[in-house]
Formats: sequence, C-alpha cells, structure tokens
Amino acid sequence: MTAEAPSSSPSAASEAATNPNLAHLRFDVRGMTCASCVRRVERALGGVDGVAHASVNLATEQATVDFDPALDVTTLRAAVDRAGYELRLPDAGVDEA
Ligand code: 9UX
Repeated sequence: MTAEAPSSSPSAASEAATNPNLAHLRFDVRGMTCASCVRRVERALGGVDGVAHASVNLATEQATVDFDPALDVTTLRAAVDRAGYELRLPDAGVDEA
C-alpha cells in the first residue's frame, strides 16, 4: 500500500498579491499620450512576475508599483520598453519630485 498524501501546490501568485512586505515605488514613465497608453503600461507592469499591483497616472506620468523586493527593477523597465514606453528608474537614495 502507499502512504503518499496528495500534494497541493501553493499559489505563489495569490500569496504575492496579499504580501504586506512588498516594495512600493513610483517611477516616471515617458511616452504616454492617452488613456490607452496608460492601460498598456499598467498591463506591461502587471504582467511581470512578482508584481502585485501597478497603477499609472497619465497627468503626472508616473507609475506606482507594488512588487516583490526580490524583483530586479530593470525587469520592470524591460517590460515597459517592450510595450513601447520608457520607465525611468529612480537613482538610489534620491527622493526628489
Ligand atoms: Mo492612443 Mo496612446 O493611439 O499612444 S494609445 S495615443
């Protein structure tokens, strides 16, 4: 007889969505001119593995992203670049408007 218990796979994605230990950063985004651009950038960011939430503001040209701190932010930039826009990475330690 076998004593194996059925193994349930943990859902890493839903865990990340509720993880309180997320990085929360704002990035300048260049190249957006309309609401559809905003959607494209949000989808690009939201599709990156490790991103829990991304919201983009057209007026301020900024993206606010909640993500796993283990995620390399250059991955975010690459995803936005593929969508046709530019995510500007903040300089470390600098927090000026
Ligand atoms: Mo509408 Mo935004 O064509 O580039 S998506 S201006």
